Amino acid sequence: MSDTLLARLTEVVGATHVLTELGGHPDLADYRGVYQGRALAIVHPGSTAEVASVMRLSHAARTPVVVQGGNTGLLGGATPDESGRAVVLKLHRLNRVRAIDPSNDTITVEAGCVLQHVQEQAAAADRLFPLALGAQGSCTIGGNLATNAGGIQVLRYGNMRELTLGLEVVTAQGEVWHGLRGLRKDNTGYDLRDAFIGSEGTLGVITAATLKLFPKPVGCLTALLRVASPEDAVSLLGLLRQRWGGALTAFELFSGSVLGFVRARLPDKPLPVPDLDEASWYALVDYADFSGDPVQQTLFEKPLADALESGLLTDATIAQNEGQRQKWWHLREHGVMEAQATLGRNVKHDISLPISRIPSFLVQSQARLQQRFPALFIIAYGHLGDGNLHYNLVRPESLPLAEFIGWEDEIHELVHDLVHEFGGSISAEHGVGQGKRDALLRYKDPVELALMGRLKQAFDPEGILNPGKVLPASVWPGA
Ligand code: FAD
Ligand code: 2HG
Ligand code: ZN
Repeated sequence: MSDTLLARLTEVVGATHVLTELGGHPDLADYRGVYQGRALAIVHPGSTAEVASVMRLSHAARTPVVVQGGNTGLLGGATPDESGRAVVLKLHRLNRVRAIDPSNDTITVEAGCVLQHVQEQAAAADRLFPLALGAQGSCTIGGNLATNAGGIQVLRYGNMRELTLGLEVVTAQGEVWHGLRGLRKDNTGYDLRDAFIGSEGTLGVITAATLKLFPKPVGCLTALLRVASPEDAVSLLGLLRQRWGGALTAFELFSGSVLGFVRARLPDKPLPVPDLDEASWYALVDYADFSGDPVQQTLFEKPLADALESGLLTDATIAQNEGQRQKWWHLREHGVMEAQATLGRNVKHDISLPISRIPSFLVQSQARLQQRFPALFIIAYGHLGDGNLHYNLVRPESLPLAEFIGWEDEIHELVHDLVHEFGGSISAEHGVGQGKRDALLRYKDPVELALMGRLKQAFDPEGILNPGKVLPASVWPGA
């Protein structure tokens, strides 16, 4: 059976695009090396029609299909299971920009386009495509859609769902839904687009999308701001929202102790934060300048000066040039992750909370963790403007990695229980994949979960799309 399928897949996409010698292939493990799987083949289709043929053949053979984009997901969503039965469908050859319509402010791209390429194509048309995140040099639009990715400009422009107007999707059975509509209003029934966004390859294969573009700022003013506490960071966010309005495009928070951790773990890389105070908190903020008028500098600086005078800010540094700005953003998007990686695997949480409750969440979670796991170091940072924290735990060097990883489930439960008590979500932007699948049973409304199972039944009754991901086995028996 599998030989017949392989032969037919080869007829459809060509022998060079069906890989079967897979020992140690990097696409069978996830980005962090937490999940490892096996596969029948890794297939590289070159067009939507080829994806549809692959799906028809796989469906007829009842063979699981795991879609993969840039494989930067953080919850094992793109990693096949260990059965070796799945076809991994890697979409990097679907990388064409099909159209740019500057008057409609839209761009239509194929799912395998790398995010950064789409940003660049938009910029070449004097427009902005605002999704921006640390993995933008390798993650793909298909993966961004399938995980409903967020990143650093969500507070101004929204996450991937809000940036999407239309989709082209290949169904589990191999039909093509031509939904690439560039419309901002369309109330002709159920919104299937929103069902596919965030579905992590379990409902269909996204092959292309029509995305929103925005006016491109002519410049960006950036500041690194110091406050005494998370409460003050929340007040500062409120102040800048009020005074900067739509010009506030990013508001990222770090604890001073996180920055101290980065300095200690990456001693060869000078920390671009002089006079670091580890007891304080820091906000990295961007102000988009759409006019180039010198008045923008005043509009940017005046609220900061007022906040310094009132004592809300204890320090403010304004980037003097693009180089300084880039160093801060590199620290935010790469430095913190790199520093954690020096201690091997960490225990990650990607949580969202009502912004107002973040300060007390931080106090209570620290107290509970200290009581149960006093040796662990808390990495608290993230997208405060969206109420989204990356709340990671790292081990002290003296604690063996295996012992630390043995605590992982208990740590997750402790943190997620508190998030739940605070009315938050256990996945803000990274999705569910296999890593958080079973936790949904504990935290998600049972009716909501049952409806998800019925949706899966309607879209993929044979359960061939990404089995074992997102839906707990008791919700979707095919999983
Ligand atoms: P993959 O990892 O290949 O796949 C992810 C999931 O989507 C899988 O379930 C897969 O089956 C499915 N999928 C992929 N393509 C398709 C498709 N065409 N159709 C249907 N299903 C598909 N995320 C954020 O939201 N914000 C951040 O700030 C952020 N920063 C990151 C920084 C780093 C350094 C890294 C490594 C990751 C970060 N992420 C962030 C995680 C994020 O989910 C991904 O980077 C990105 O959205 C995944 O895209 P990908 O192409 O790599 O998808
Ligand atoms: C980010 O915002 C990513 O940099 C990942 O979403 C952060 O998990 C992390 O530490
Ligand atoms: Zn993030």
